[in-house]
Amino acid sequence: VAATRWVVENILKRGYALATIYYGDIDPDFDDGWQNGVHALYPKPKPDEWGSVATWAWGLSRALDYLETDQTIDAKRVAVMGHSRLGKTSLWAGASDPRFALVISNNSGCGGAALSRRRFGETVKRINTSFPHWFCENFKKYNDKEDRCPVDQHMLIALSAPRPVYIASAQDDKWADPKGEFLSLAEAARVFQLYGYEWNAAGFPSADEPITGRLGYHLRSGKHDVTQYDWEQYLHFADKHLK
Ligand code: GTR
Repeated sequence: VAATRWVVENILKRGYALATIYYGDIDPDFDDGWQNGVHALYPKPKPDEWGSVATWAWGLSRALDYLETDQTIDAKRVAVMGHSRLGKTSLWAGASDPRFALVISNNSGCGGAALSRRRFGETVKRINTSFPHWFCENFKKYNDKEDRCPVDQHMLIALSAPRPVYIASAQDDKWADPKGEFLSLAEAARVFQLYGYEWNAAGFPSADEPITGRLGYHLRSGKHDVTQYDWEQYLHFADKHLK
């Protein structure tokens, strides 16, 4: 089923290489008390230390360490891309590792691009209950108390500035709060403006009308997924910024 999410031939035809990792090999995606994956090699995380999302992002940085040694890869022009829980991961990877030249986050929702304070779709309490291992322990303090959290997700996006960032939503993916994903990017744009990059979006766009500048956004029609349409926009964005 997931094969449609990988437009490998198009990617290669456009002159890019594609590398991917199975995230479960870095840290298995279940609450195991940090017994497995790379956590088995480290002390148990303190309340402000890495959960699984941060661990997956750490794994992406280790992959980039390797790509830097591969003569056939231009390690200065590597984009990081992820979908859904891995869209949360790509934002964290971009924020924590400035070697990623371009950051793409597809349908990332709560804990990704979406503003937690809107409490639309998946909430902080809901995500911390369903997936207690994804974030650091301290994040649970904000269950039902989003307003007390000193940060929100627009700041996560802004941490990649001034590198180009693309956020994508899907119209039927209400769980991920498409509008909250867009508003978060619009707020992050203020940091990009400090670097001289203008934000010209008039407002929440109609479906299938991409916004492209230093920051990219689209609301794809359809459900929570990665499609050929999404990749077309990412390749276009990469051509614009990495060529
Ligand atoms: C859902 C979760 C979302 C998103 C999604 C996915 O169950 O509530 O935050 O991460 O999984 O990764 O497909």
